[in-house]
Amino acid sequence: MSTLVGVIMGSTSDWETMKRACDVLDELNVSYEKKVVSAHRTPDLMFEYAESAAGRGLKVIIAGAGGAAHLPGMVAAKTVLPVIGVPVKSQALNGLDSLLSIVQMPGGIPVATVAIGTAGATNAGLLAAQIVGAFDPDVQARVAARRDRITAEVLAGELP
Ligand code: RP5
Repeated sequence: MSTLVGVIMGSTSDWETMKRACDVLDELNVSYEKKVVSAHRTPDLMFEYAESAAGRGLKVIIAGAGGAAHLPGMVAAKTVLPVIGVPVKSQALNGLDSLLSIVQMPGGIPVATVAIGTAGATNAGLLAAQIVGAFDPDVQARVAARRDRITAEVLAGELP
């Protein structure tokens, strides 16, 4: 079976954040590939990656970038696969620049944008698994079991 999720990021410096998405996909046993693809440093690779993604069997792309974060939107422009954008926390503006760059897509080319930073990357992994799970009952059952575990942990929690 082909790899289902593509996790791409603009720089190796995004890995600390984007690792969270991969951790979730590992935990839920959803196949993925990971790669640095930069909109401004490797634009030809970005187009090639986006154009070939569906044909290679990917079902969802998670794209993380920081600053003037055009990677998710440009990838979304070149594929009909769902693209989840992760705004990586930038040094200068704490990721608000990344968030606004990714979330404000003009109507017609959607990017499903998650929160800034590690919470967003975790949720991107979960959202990708949920999309895959809509067509794969085993993956959906693992997502549901993860939810149940979180609920049980909260219910068992005690305040000091
Ligand atoms: C973006 O610029 C990357 O996504 C990264 O978040 C940011 C900084 O990249 P580096 O200068 O650390 O490579 O392209």
